[in-house]
Amino acid sequence: MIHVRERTAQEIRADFPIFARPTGRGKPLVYLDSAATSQKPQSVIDALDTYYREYNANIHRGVYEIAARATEAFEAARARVARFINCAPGELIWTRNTTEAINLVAYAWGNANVRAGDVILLTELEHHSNLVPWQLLAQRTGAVLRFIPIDERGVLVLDGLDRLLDGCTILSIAHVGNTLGTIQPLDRIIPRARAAGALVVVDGAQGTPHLPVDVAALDCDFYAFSGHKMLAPTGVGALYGKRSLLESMPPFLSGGDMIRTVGYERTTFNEPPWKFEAGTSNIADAIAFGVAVDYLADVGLGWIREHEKRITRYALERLTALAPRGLVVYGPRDPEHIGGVLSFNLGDVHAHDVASILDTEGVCVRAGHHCTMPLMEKMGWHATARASFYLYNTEEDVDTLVSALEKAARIFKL
Ligand code: C6P
Repeated sequence: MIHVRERTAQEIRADFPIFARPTGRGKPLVYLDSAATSQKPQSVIDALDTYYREYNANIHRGVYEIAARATEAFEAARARVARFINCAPGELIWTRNTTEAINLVAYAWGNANVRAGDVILLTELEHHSNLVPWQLLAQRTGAVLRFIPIDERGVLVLDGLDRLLDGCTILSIAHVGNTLGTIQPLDRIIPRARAAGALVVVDGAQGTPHLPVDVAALDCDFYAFSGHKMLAPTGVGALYGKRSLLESMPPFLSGGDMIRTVGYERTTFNEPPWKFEAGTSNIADAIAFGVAVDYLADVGLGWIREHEKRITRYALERLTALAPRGLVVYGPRDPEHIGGVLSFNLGDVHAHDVASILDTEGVCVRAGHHCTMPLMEKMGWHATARASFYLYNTEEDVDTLVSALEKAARIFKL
C-alpha cells in the first residue's frame, strides 16, 4: 500500500493565493469567517480561467467541439460532486446555493404534497434559509410549524422528539448549526422521523464543508448544500434528492433545458436532474465545484475534521483564558460536537465593535445575528462575534485572534 504523507495546514495554505497577500490594513490575512464563505485554492481559480479561455460554450445544445467539451466537463463535475456525498449523478441538481435548494423542495415537493393541518418540524437553531421557505409554505397551505427545542448551550433536546414527530409531514434540519457550530445527531433523529413517516430534508450548508457526508447512509430524502462554503465559487450549490421523489415531483422553475417536448399548449419534461435545471446553468462555477470537491477529497475529510477539532480545542483553551477580561464563549464545549465554529462576546462591547478592532489586526470574523434571529432572541443575545475555522487555519491564526481580542479588551478597559 502506498502511504500518502498527510499535508499540514501550512502547506495547504500555500495553495490559496489570497494568503500570499497582506490585507488592505497591511497585516497578514487571518481569515476566520469560512462559515460565511471559504477561500479558493489555485486549482479552482484555474478551472474558471481555463473554461473561459479555452472552451466557453453553452451546454446540452451545441454539436461543435468546445460545446461538447463544456457539456462533458459540466456533467463530469456533477458526477464528482455526487460521488463526494455518495449519490448517483442523476440525483444531484445544480442550484445557486443552499437557499435555492431548500426553496426548490418547499415549492416543488411542498406545494404538491403539503395540506392544511400538516406539520412541518424544524429546530430552534435554524438559519433563515431553513426557516423562511417553510413559513411561506405553511402560509400557502395552512400547514403548521413545530420546533425541536434547544437547551442553554444550544444543543437539541430530543426527549420529546416522538411527540413532535407525531403527524409530521416534513422534518427539515441543519446538519451543523452556523451560529454555534452544533453538529446534530442525525443518526438518532432521521430513523425516528422515517418511522413517523416524515420527509427528511437536511440543510447541509455547514455539513459538507466539514464532515464526511454519505446521503445514502443518512437516509435523508433531500440534502442541500452550497459550493462557496467548500472551496468552490459563489453562485453554485446542489440539492440531492432521492430518485423516486425527483421523478414524482413537479418542476420548480420552468423554461429551456428542463423540457422534453414543447407545444403551444402543453409540455413534457426532461428526466431528473435536468427537469429541475431551467435555463442556462452556471456552467463555469459548476465545473469549478467539481475541482473543489476533488481538492477536499484529496486532503481528506477525515483529516479536515481532525484538524478542525484540534484548532477548536486550542481556541477554546485560549479564549477561556480571557474569561477574566469578560470574554464569554457560547455553545457546547466539546469539539466533538462542534463543526469548527465558535461564537463569543467580549463583556458588553457590541460584537460589531469587537469585529472592527479585530479587523485592524487583519483578523476577519463575522458579527451580528448570523441569519439566525429567532435563535439569538431565544438565547437573549443581541449579537455575537463568530470565528469559524477551516482546513487552512493554523494555531497561529488563533494566537493572532487572541492578541487582537486582548487589544480590544485594553481599548474598552476590560
Ligand atoms: N450561512 C453564515 O455566515 P447560502 O447563502 O444559500 O449559500 O447558505 C445559506 C445557509 C443555510 N444554512 C446554513 C446552516 C448556513 O450557514 C447558511 C449560510 C452563512 O453563517 C451566510 S448567512
